[in-house]
Amino acid sequence: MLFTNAHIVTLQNNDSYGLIAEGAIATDGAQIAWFGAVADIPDAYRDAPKKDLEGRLVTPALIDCHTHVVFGGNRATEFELRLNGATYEDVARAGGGIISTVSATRAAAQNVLLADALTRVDALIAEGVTCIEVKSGYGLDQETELKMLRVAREIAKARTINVRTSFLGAHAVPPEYASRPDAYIDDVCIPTLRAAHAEGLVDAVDGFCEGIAFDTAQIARVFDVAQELGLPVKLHAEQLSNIGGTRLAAKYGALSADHVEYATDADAAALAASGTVATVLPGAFYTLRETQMPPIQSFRNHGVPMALATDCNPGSSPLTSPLLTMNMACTLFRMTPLEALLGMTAHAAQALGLEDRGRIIAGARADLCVWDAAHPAELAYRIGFNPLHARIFGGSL
Ligand code: DI6
Ligand code: FE
Repeated sequence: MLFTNAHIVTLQNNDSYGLIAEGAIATDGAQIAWFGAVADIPDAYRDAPKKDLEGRLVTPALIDCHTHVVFGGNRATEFELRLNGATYEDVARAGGGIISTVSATRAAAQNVLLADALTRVDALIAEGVTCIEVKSGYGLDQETELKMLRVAREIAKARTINVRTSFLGAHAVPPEYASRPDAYIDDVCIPTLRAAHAEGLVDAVDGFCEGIAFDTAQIARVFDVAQELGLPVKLHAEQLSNIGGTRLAAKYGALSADHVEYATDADAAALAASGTVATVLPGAFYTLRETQMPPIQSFRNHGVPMALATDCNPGSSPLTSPLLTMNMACTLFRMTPLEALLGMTAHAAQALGLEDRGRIIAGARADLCVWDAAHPAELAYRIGFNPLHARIFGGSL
């Protein structure tokens, strides 16, 4: 297939958009075989079936590398509670918050969880997402954690999208283990990780390292099992306070450390040394009305790649718009539109350990977005507007 007359945003390197004004992309099956200027199309591709993109902007497709799209119910009433004065931590300590979603997720049938998740996934797809990460963590018992991960795998069968799963058993302490977090880790979290891995349901292992969740020693026990099983790790770190999660993630060579509002310059240096991506989640920052900004300038100074994701979840980020996420990253975190686009493409891929996508280069997956836009900065600039013209998944429109 030859896509011609495209204004290509290659993102070949991290310093520029890598624009090709009058470009073409040749695909071979699911991969990009060649890209370049229309004037330079090799003879081998001249007779391929053509699709004229009429001068539209083409970028790598968007990747949402941190989501919790599988969950039961919603938390609109908690939203209302917080607007009546309760803080996120108040709500969590009062047995609301994550735990109320755990009850709803345990009670939901697998087909209902899938149908609900697909409504959110469809919103992501409508803005050009071709790959998502999906976490467990609202079951906190073996049966429900496995159910969530099976639903995550089903998403990839129900839609043209790739799904990477993360086991997030260490997300919260369930009510039946209240005040016994260590027993929960030993009796439930670790055995469930082993069972989920045995069923082929786990691509990475995540945790919530926070005062209201698990400390670094508890997360380290889960990460040790991940290492034993050969699974990469990632971590919710330094979201509400600094308790050393970022340095722990770096120590384990994590794919990403996520949220990181309270990370320090030294934490950024540790991420750089371990090659760990910093995933910033402006939807949670916005929803929680956080005021501590992630240390974006430190990440830049140390050369830490920054990924960007919706963190779609019912409590702290009921967000299913990657484009709004990019706008928030620019407006709230002062990231540049180029950094925002890299964060939703190349750096999101890196945060998932996927080296075959996120940039327009020969050999990469042909996951592309075609936008009704003249310049890539428009994607992050506009608010509540979707200029997606077409989404190409593995070479197919
Ligand atoms: N950090 C978050 O912001 C979400 N999970 C996490 O580890 C919140 C999840 C929820 O409130 O349901
Ligand atoms: Fe999260």
